[in-house]
Amino acid sequence: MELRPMSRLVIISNRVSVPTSDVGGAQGGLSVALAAALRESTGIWFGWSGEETAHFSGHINFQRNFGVTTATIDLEAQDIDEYYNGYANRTLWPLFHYRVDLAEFERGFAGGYERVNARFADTVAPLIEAEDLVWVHDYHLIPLGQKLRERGCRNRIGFFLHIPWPPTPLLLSLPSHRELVQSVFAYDVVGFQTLDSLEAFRDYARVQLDAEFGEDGSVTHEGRTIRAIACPIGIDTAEFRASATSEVALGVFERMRLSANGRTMIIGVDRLDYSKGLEERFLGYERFLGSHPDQHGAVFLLQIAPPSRADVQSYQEIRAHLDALSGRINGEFADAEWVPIRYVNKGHRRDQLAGMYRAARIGLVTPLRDGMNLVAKEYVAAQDPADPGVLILSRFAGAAEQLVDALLINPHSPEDMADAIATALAMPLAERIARWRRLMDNIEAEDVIWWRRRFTEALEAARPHPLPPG
Ligand code: GDG
Repeated sequence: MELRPMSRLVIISNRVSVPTSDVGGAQGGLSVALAAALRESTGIWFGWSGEETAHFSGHINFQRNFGVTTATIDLEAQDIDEYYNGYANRTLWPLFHYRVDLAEFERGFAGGYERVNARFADTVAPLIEAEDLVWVHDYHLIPLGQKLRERGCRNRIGFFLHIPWPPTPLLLSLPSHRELVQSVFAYDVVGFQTLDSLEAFRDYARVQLDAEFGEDGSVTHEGRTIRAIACPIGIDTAEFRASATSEVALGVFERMRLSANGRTMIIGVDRLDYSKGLEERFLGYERFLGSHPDQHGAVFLLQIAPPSRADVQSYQEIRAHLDALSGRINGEFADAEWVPIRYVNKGHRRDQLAGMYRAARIGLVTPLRDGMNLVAKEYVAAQDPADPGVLILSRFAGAAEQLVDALLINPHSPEDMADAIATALAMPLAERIARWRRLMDNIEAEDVIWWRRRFTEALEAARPHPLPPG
């Protein structure tokens, strides 16, 4: 039994996913978990509807579904262009994933980012009641806390960053880095996925802002003290395990087995994004095929990669590269009865995915950078405890701080990846079970409910914001 939090929760994120009754559907674990938190605390979830409007009016569309109230606004085409496709996904996303080469620094994007954050603040501020806890999510909304303070909000406000926080020298390439980081000090609690990200944030605060550091993760700058913590997100482990043995999942599992026809399956599941290391994965797998002719016809890689952010050019480019690369590798190695890569650009229901994970002997998760990577955790949770598969995981995924019993690899090294695939294929059952059990211990203990509680408890514990002077 869970205790009810004392305060109402107001969750704010770029997009809001309206809860459905369909547990197998497209909803991710995060939205399921946030919806559960809201159900317990009778709060609201505020954000962009994903729709475009000719003139921003601040009109809020309230809906109540399955015990959760959502409040959404529509944005203008220019907002979507500059704030979402622009500053969020063409400036901050690449920069925070160490891709300065892909980051575009345009004044118009920065202006749109400020404008939309102000629009969010204007619209949501009147919905916030005196004792509410406010929880802001992700890189789209970093300055929102400050904008809420400017509108007189004295609530406890927390911020959680789902992507990595970059090292200081990289962040310095952002023209307005100082303003952006200073705005973080408007929050009471700031959460990162990993100790690595937390340390990078503290480094910036020390070197660039001359901040002071106290006990229990407090950081003080110009009279404002925040608590900065590492709070790694998990999956809804119980829900996902159940979904992996649901009727739909077992049906998919059986069909995959039939279609594999005795061949060993390796699986990858990622949004089509350059941070996920898909090209490097294909090249590592190609290297494996090149050095293991005995495995031709014996293994195949199922790569599921639903397209995302298709309006951004770098995403169109990665898609074209992957089409060419998968075609080349298949052309090089395939024969009349075997295709080494099944490359699928289509999304699947969550329970179908769970069945596919369970049918795969290897989960290949090789991002070049990732805040956490939930696929790694889902793959482990979906395994059959009596005959579990092996997780191969990039050292540069946030999940690698917790999942130390995976085969950890450097995704930039095709040899490293090829060796890990060979090791995983040869791994005896006893070792597979032992590793899986230790991975599962972490995934069960630090699940999404643990994450959400850890964050909201830290926020509950924060002192209410002082009244403005005078
Ligand atoms: C960001 C951070 C962080 C994928 N394909 C399908 C599908 N998915 C689901 C997966 C998983 C989710 O999408 C992807 O989550 P990840 O964590 O792997 O990656 P991002 O989308 O980049 O998420 C990341 C996360 O936020 C949470 O903080 O871990 O580091 O980048 O749940 O299963 N779901 C369905 N069909 C698909 O085809 N239904």
